[in-house]
Amino acid sequence: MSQPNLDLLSINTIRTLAIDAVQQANSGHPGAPMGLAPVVYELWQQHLRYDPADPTWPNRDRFVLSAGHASMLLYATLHLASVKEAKDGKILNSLAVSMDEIKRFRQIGSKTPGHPESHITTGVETTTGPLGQGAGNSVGMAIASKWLAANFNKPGFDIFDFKVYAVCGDGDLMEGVSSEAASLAGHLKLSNLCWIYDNNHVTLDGPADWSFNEDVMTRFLGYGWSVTHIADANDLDALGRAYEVFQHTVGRPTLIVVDSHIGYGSPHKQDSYEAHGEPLGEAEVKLVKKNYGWPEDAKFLVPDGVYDQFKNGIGKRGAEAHSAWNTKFAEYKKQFPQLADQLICMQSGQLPDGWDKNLPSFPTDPKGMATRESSGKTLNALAANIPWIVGGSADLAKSNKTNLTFEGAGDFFPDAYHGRNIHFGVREHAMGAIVNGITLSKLRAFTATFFNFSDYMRPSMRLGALMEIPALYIFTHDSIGVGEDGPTHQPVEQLAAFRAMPNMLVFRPGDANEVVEAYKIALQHMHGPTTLVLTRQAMPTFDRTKYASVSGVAKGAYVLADAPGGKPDVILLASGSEVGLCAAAYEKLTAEGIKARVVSMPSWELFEKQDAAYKESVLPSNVIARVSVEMESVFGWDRYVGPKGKIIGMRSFGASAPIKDLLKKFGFEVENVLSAAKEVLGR
Ligand SMILES: Cc1ncc(C[n+]2csc(CCOP(=O)(O)OP(=O)(O)O)c2C)c(N)n1
Ligand SMILES: [Mg+2]
Repeated sequence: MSQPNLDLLSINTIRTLAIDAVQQANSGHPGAPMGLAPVVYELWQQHLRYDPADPTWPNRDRFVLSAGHASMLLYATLHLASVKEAKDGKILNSLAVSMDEIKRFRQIGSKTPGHPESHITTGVETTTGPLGQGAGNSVGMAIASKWLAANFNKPGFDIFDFKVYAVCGDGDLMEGVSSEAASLAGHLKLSNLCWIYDNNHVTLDGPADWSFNEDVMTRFLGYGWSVTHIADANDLDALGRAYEVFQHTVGRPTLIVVDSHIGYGSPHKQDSYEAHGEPLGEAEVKLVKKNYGWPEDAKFLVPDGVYDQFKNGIGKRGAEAHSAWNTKFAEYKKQFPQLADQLICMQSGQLPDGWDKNLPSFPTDPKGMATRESSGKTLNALAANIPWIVGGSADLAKSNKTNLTFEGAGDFFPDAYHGRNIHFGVREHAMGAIVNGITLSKLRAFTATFFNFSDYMRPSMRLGALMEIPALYIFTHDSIGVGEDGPTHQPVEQLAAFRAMPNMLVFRPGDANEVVEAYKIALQHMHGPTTLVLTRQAMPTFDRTKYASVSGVAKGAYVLADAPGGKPDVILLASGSEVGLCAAAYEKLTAEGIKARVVSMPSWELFEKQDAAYKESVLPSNVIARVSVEMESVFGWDRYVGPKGKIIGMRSFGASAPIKDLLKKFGFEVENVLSAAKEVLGR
């Protein structure tokens, strides 16, 4: 078959695989894959630098399907390109997406879930579905590429120069997160970033112009992007030229606006929302296939020559590029062994030797320091030891104490991409998505803002948890302890909400040394993100010769101070700043002859992972007199205090006032803890 026909045959194979999989599942989104197949085919076949035989190659170009509902477009492409499956850093002989998996689209346990999930399917670079997130992730990947190049490339050794492509629909571009991310990408001049906008004039509910008719091109020009327009998604030559122009564009990211037809080729559903999110129906499928010149009754057909077409295109090109890179990297290893070792360590998810040396240890101090303060010191020590920790704050770095200040830390600025401090600006949501993208590129990355504003980045954090990636989300100003800024800035329910999030490891450390322990655990925790919840206000640093060792943090909760013989009549439970309050109450109770125990509970998730015997040793079931104290929503504490216990916590929003007045108003004073303890003891 002649070349154009093989191209078209391959494109129609992508289309019909998507159509058939959706039809068989009786669920899914056929329209976007039908419209976008040529756009993605041209990119993969002719431009994407990607070796299907090794989808973990660190310098591969990244392809992100932000329009995650079009998942079959990605699955069909991964399948036809014969992308290999990888597991635990090893390449297997099996395919990332076999034909069987395509036939099991959207079924339990398949590699082809409804929306792409990176921890399930090799070749899926990031989990997408919530619109806009993939666009945000792609900016993180582009930042990672620039940072890696700035720090690891040497003259003659461009070890890193990967490009990042993201396919976005109308929905992606309507979402705020993509606007934030695009604004920052333009500011940072990320010339290695290309978004492909599927301008099909249709969304889920109907025509896009019911809700969206802004001038997208002008908007992106305003962000500092280079913008091109392709009038016909089926014009491979024009697409090819646009990709080439992107590859040579300096100083700006690129937006390629592609006019396409949702449900392309469907006589009754093309250009209609009806092609968006439901199977075409058996009768319509036949008509579409007829239109494509396809055997009408064939299902999941890959015509002769199509696999070879991909093998001879992306397969061959990718293998050559990868092999040239391998040769170059072998020489690089000889000339720059230290840097090469670092790269190997980073890419395999290890921490370098000495990663935990010189961590601070905080002396006993009744006045103490805020946990944001001890966090800043710990983070700086770790980042000095681990050269690939990068991150920053959404314009609150001074308050969050997350600036990396050691010599050589530097800033990540436009055209100066070596630095470790990223300035996200006031863009919390994009910050979350970007840090996920950086983390997916194997750097260790952190975000920072006030805990209250976690609401602005929670959707990205949820995906970090779903993807099982080791992102670090740092929050300060964790309670009404914020004081005068008032209830708009005082988190209440956020802590309970993150505790409810599957696979999110949360710490609210009880003193400066608990902060250090929490960081150590977070850095070693590779299969999910960690959220650190820290105070603005000072809190005591405990005397660990008198109270228990801080190593108890690793168990999530531990007995900090105990009754004689380890036989308490009442248990005080707390996290964060309220551990000190409980310790003060404990001293008074002890002085009064009441047998009390203080349990510091920095991480519910870790505590829940302990065996029954340990849990029983910390919270003996026969001690039913229990009081929890936490300046956060009371939600969930009944689990630990039991039916006879008392919860001192927040049942309303906070208020604007000096902290001492707030502590009084909301009952976070020693006297209140004492009377609660006596109440549950029936005294
Ligand atoms: C954050 C978020 N909101 C809503 C949805 C549900 N949703 C999925 S696709 C879609 C319409 C998107 O339109 P467009 O991006 O133009 O996709 P097309 O119909 O062109 O395939 C919506 C509302 C979602 N996936 N994510
Ligand atoms: Mg659309």
